[in-house]
Amino acid sequence: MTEAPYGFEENGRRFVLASPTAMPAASTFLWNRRMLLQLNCRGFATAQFMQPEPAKYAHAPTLEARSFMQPEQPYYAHHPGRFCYVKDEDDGGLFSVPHEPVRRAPDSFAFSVGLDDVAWRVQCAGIDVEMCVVLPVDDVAELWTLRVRNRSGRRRRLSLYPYFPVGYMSWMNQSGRYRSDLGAIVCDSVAPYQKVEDYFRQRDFKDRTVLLHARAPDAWEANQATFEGEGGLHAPKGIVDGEHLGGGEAAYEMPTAVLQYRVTLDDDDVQEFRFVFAPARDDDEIRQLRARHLSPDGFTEARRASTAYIGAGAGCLRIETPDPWLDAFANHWLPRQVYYHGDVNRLTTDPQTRNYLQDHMGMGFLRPEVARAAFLHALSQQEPSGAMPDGILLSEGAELKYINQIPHTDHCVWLPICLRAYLDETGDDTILDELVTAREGDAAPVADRIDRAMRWLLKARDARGLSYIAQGDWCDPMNMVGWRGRGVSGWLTLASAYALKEWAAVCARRGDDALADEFHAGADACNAAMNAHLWDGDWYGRGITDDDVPFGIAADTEGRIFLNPQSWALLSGAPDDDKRTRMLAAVDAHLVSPYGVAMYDPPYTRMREDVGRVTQKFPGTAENGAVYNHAAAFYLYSLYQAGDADRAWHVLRAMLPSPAPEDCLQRGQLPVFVPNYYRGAWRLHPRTAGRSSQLFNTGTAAWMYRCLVEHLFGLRGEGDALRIAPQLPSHWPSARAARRFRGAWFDVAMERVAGVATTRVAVDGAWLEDSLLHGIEAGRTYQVRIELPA
Ligand code: CEZ
Repeated sequence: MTEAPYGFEENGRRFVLASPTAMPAASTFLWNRRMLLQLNCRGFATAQFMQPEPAKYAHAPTLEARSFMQPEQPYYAHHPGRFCYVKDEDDGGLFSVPHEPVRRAPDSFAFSVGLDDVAWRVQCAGIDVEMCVVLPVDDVAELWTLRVRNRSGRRRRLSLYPYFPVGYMSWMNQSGRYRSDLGAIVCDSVAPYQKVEDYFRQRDFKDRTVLLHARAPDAWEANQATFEGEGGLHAPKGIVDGEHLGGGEAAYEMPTAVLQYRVTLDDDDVQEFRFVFAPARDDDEIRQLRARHLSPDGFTEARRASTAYIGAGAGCLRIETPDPWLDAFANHWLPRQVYYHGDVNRLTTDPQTRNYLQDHMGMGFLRPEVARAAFLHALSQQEPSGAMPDGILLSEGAELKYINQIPHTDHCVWLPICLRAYLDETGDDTILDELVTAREGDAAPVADRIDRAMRWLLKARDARGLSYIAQGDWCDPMNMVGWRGRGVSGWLTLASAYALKEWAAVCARRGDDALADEFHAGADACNAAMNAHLWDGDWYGRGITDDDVPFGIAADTEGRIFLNPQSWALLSGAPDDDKRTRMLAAVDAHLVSPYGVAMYDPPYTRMREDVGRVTQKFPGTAENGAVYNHAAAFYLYSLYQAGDADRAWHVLRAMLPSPAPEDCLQRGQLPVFVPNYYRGAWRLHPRTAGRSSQLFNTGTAAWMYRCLVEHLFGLRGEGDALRIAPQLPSHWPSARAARRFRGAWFDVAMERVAGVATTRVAVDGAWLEDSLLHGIEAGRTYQVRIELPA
């Protein structure tokens, strides 16, 4: 590693951060079919599992819960994380791994982020400690290994204290104790409820949190207050004041899980410990956890399965470019994030419809059969009117919750857009004739259902031809533009036009000219309405409120220019050349920041009751004027559609931290997932601008992957053919790509060649007439050479 305290290893499959303080919030996530675990470099952690709704097993009390707690219960600062204290029994010296809670400066530190594991290696006071976690594929459990080695050149007497805080569990009933018969600290609770029907819903919940050990400890503590005492978590009384933890229990007190191992290590001695941290329902389940995972090769087996599971989501593209971080990200980490979204649907039982569709647009590149099933499933919940519901129910008993109870008007738009990507990737037009039966019992082929959705979009417009917004469009918190029923969305009008055009193209390809004409005319009407009512001189406005006030226009002092209407205008074809030039210049002037393209600017600093709660978010965070990557990805896609390769490159590259410390450290983001946003407001709040949200749920992943595959490297399906038309940034002299497509592999070398006027493509030595390759044979590997103008 160079002077920057981080870098990729193992050919891009692992990223290592060598400091616990340089990027204190830097994080990664692991998931399996039933749970997810986000970990940051200092050892903080949040875990969530499905039962079947998302639930936690180590948590802090919510405010609501705190109002129910008995006054006799002291509220201890909760530290959700996974830690190990190390105490020198001779000199009393104390440190902790990964870094929290003691925060003693280590001699060396590594937060080592793998595709299917996370490990820390810490050296402090002559002791090496390694902590590592993997998840089994189909079980809710964290499998932790702790390895301690004496490097100090002398015999050491140490106490090790693996510490897995459980936190507040329930205001009805919570406790904790050591169970030698199970080999675990068991924390019990009753998930709180008040409605009698919830009793029946919750009675089989995994209301216990357990820390199982492979090797019996010398002592333990299950009472958080006793453990911590007056010392706090930096110097817990149980560790600092005593030789042995007290073996206490929690009786309607805050439980915790701390074990103590007293070990004597000669120089270079190593000892290894294994633990399972998990929720469980009862003693039987705890015994099963032990049998499954703490058997001699339980961990090895789980790791093997986990590697295979992650491997099953491998991408369809391998690249080699002048940008090694982009290579590692595109080859391993971005497809991994796309796979996470598509395989477990963000671990919710009612994903927002637009998220579900876009996530499966991404999945189409990895596991097309999964995407296909998802499109059919979504359409089975289409309403008789042609509208799509706000969320897609995935399991028996699931219901629309939270944001999915708020009426949004954009869901139909995503159907043809995401389906188009699937059709291009797979050539599977048979899906269009697949019969889908809706809940009401009505059966119709996919193509008919999309027709209905398009007609619904055309109908949901006002007399001017602009699309109603109700309580939100793509922008969830833009909830008060149209809640009284009149307000319209400029973005949605343009998005409808683009969706209609995408669908018209499919209809035309199927030979259905009447439908193609109908939808083309609809798209033209949307575009015309937009040009008539929301062109503001240099850019398109965002919408018009219930009171007929246009916003996102030059006359506004906050929320003056929005990115989405400009991006989608490029896609829908609304602007003429002059408008297009003005729009792009305005985006460059107002929205391009050092950390990417902002979603709008300036951010709102006070509530606008005719726009909604988006204006109440802190300026520069989330939808209130952040570099919201999902919106930036739409812009990216629109720039590639327009052939603006260099502008697109800058937008794309800014979604990822660069290796330069001033950029990477300011963002605090590791190049192992694309976060949903980086803070904007770079004029108002320069200190925090660029800081990553660390949130890995984002539609950005699918769009970014699509842009890389179809446009940057230009290897896109079209009917029965592969269209080969890369859009490399002009400063790249060459690049290589391997692309899996319809069962064949394409080995592609692209190079700028002096004297070449237009891009030309040779496949297996023969130059193509155009950029289309027909007659692809599965199982074959094609050699492709692309010459680009210098
Ligand atoms: O959720 C995302 C949604 O999942 O926000 C996007 C939207 O298009 C996605 O479907 C833009 O609004 O409700 C809120 O205020 C939240 O901010 C959500 O809107 C947001 C979360 O940040 C998800 O991480």
